[in-house]
Amino acid sequence: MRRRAFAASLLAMSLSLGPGLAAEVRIENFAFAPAHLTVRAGETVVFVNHDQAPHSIIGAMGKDEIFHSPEHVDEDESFDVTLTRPGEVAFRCGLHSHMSGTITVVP
Ligand SMILES: [Cu+2]
Repeated sequence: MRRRAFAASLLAMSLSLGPGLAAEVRIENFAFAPAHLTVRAGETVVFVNHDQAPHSIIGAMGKDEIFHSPEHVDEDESFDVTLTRPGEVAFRCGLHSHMSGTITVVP
């Protein structure tokens, strides 16, 4: 029931963003899914933790860290980031070094 309500609120949030729909990255079984995605500049990416374990999400473009979630994003919590600059964003979990992915931001 809790998950259903959360999905509904996510949908409402996506709809409120209009044509620039949010992309969702699920965190599940200590991995990001999808691990590689492409969004347009100005779009929002929502990371949702479906694991019982906490995770965090840190994003960088080259050497520049461009976003950093709270240290512990707990089960069923989410973190979202709007990416405005075109380029390659590498993201990883600050708690589990093997968890990583990339976002290609196109103009
Ligand atoms: Cu993690």
